[in-house]
Amino acid sequence: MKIFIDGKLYPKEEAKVSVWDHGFLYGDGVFEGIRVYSKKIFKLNEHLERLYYSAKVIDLNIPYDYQELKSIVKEVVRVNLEEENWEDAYIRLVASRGVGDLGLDPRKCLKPTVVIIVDKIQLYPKEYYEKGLKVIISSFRRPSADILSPRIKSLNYLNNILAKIEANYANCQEAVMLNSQGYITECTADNIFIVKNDIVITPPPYVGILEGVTRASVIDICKELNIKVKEEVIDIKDLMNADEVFLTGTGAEIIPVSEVNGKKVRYCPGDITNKIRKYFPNYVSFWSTPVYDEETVK
Ligand code: PXG
Repeated sequence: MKIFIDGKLYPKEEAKVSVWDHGFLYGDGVFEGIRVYSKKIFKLNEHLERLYYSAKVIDLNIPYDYQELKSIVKEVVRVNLEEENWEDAYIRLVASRGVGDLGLDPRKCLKPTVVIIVDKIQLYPKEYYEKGLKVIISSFRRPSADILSPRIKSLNYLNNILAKIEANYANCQEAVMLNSQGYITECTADNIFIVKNDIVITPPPYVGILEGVTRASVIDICKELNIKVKEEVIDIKDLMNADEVFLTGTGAEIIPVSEVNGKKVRYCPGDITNKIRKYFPNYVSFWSTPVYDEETVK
């Protein structure tokens, strides 16, 4: 395995960043998680666009332009797929503020650190895709856009981690986070969908969510499959009365939910969740960039 750090490739054991890096000291940075399926990168452009968007919002200048970074990602993926003899992988792309002093002023940081890790990921064992995840409604709220905008995929995940710890203590796999008004936002690393009377519903961005690449894909898939889909505010009673509930994320893909706060979801996995899950691989292969083919980059 070779890790990219600031223009060089390092073996796993030697891949280290400085303790003075503000990504480490302050969580000052942004990141993306991206999947590689059959040597093709899923929605690379969408992930890169979100990375540059997040970076822009926190005033972090990624030291590569878009096309340059895109070629670098593809090259690092190629090197690792060949070395490990993999077809599938998970890319973690991180841009931190870089090495500075012990104060938090980013002007003291020389230049951002860019790291690319290509590894395997399996967030949940296979059985959860058949029997569903148990979730709780967390007591930790999703910060609103005037605090730390959920649209920024930043290195600050402490709130989500606290919610995840709460889920762990409750023997659940995920935690649903409400916003300060009590509306459902998302889970700790996944967006949430419910199905009611054959309509697929997911919270709109303005309630305070990360606009997931998988979420957008599921909305597309519903349209392609003629399944009614809408972005609408969801509250706890809507969630508790749903026919089906599922989560979406790069790591988890599309995964059904079986219980919310100990109460069984009516159907798990439901027919609509299954239909969307079944279609997902076709959608993925259409929206992926081959790592070996510069010409057909989407
Ligand atoms: N909400 C939050 C808060 C997230 O962190 C998603 C939704 C789903 O977005 P995508 O674009 O992945 O559909 C995320 C994703 C992983 C992983 O391996 C994902 C995230 C963070 C850490 C790991 O899936 N964020």
